[in-house]
Amino acid sequence: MAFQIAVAPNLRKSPFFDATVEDGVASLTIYNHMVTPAHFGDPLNEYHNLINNVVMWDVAVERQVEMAGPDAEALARYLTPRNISGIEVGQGKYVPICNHDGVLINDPVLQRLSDDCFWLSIADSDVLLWAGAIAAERGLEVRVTEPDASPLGVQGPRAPEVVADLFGDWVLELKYFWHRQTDLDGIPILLARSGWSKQGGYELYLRDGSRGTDLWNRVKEAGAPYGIVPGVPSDIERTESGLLSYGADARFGANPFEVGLGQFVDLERDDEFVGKAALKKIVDEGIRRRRVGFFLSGEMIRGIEHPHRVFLGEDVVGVVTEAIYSPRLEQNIALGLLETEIADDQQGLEVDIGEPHRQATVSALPFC
Ligand code: THG
Repeated sequence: MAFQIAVAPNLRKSPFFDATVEDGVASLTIYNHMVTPAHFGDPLNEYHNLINNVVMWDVAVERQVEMAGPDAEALARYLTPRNISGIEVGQGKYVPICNHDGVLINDPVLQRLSDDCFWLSIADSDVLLWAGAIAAERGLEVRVTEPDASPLGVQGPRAPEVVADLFGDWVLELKYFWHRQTDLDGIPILLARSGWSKQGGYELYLRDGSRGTDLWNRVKEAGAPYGIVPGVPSDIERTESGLLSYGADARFGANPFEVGLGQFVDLERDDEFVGKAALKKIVDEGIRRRRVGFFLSGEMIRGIEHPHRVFLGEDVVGVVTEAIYSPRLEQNIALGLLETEIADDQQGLEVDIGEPHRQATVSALPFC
């Protein structure tokens, strides 16, 4: 079945949209009410470039939620179960966000731009509405808005060289998840050492949406000697690395303990935060599912379109949320949740990806 996604006015375009079209984007998808590249024709080539060289990604769909004003820090603290005490200007932290039932509703990166200004760089759900409503209901003195800021990812082992050629060697000293506000010949940029891969790299947050093509082409030229190609966050690499995709792995009502984010929940905090009572209750009653990897039998899997069930005999004992062929392991791998009472060495697990079902064995994470 061949079909197209129509870009209508209700779907937003990235500042890098025209440049990605020019550079041959072959498939688009939807994320945070925006159209975004899904691949440039050869996902395996993008993957190999990410592992061996460097790739550039339009990740403008990782929208920013700005919290500015005297109560900005108070709002940030109240929104996440993580203890963010001591976060410094220029620093970022990975901060799960839960609702009042303790259900994970996003997993953003929080960055402190100044004493009273923070950004949340969000996964695929409407945090702008959530944060604005929480702030208003609590009478906090903070403006919750969406700034003109669009991340461009540069990831892979040669990313430091590309970004150092553009900005100078100081970028090599930048610590993981820290950032600096700078510019590239007048293009305003927040430069962060971050990104959704375990291959390392940077994210260049473009702070003037009219300069998207300029920035894209500057990065492309600087990356040419290092073999840069346009790509997208890689489903293959993220599965091998066990990185969480909120939209794929947790959207169906998981709590942070189930999806492996328990280390970012601090129930000993003195102060209140959204979901605290519910998360305590979840811990008291016992965590029922845990995040695992699986090896799957059968033909090469190129990706899945929806979650699949994990069976033990007739019983559903888990869910697979991503499955894909790993070139590094030369077998099919998957991410998912499994009931906690099922042991790692359980025999006879099956996943309903096609007929016959795939045989599944549990693997520790990350795979690579
Ligand atoms: N880039 C930007 N914003 C984003 C994403 C991005 N927001 C949403 C989503 N992606 C955030 N998701 C993650 C998930 C994992 C990590 C970063 C963003 C990550 N985790 C490390 C790990 O799992 O080992 C370390 C986390 C830690 O120790 O704090 O890097 O891609 N701009």
